Amino acid sequence: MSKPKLFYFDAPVSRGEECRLALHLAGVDFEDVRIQRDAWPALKPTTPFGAVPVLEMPGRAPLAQSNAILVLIGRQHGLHPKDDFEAARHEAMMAHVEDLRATVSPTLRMVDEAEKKAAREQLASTFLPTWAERVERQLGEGPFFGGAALNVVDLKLHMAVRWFAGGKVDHIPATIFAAYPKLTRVHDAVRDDARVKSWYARG
Ligand SMILES: N[C@@H](CCC(=O)N[C@@H](CS)C(=O)NCC(=O)O)C(=O)O
Repeated sequence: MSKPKLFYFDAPVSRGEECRLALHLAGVDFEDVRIQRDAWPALKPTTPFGAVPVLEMPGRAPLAQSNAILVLIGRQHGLHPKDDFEAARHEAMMAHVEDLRATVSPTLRMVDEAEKKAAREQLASTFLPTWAERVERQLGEGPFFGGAALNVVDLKLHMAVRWFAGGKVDHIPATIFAAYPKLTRVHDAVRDDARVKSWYARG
């Protein structure tokens, strides 16, 4: 029988990696399809919205949009709240992470180094602290967004923090979110989850 397939670029980052982690945490045996950059132009028009991640489930049309994929996996495997209101609260935070990506990602495409530096310094002094403060205000006793249990929203928050914590986004300090202890705690609790560790320990 064919397995679910998750299509994304060959990098442990962003929307694709959070979907891979969700499938792994859910215990789903899936095919991790890594798209090489030179293959992307031909594949792009075949995807629902011209972007990845895309999840293909046997007998179903391809599903795109990271949040839709995460919520589906989460609902099917106990990684998303059953209560409708609590689920919506998690989905709102997931949309907040997408807002972050939509705001920062245009700087990835800037070729003029001075323009990129100015844009990123501006983000580091205004947008990013405000973004994190709004997350922090919505986090409770933790360690996760919804309390004791890890849900798909936590994978998304983890990936958002990890993006900058690696220090690879020039002109944005690696410590940009260090002043937000609850957000940092979500990041660390996901990192330290045994299932997450086993994903990164695989051969
Ligand atoms: N809202 C979409 C955004 C998808 C998106 O922009 N994906 C990027 C990679 S993270 C992509 O496919 N970039 C290549 C392109 O747009 O051609 C989602 O959450 O999945």
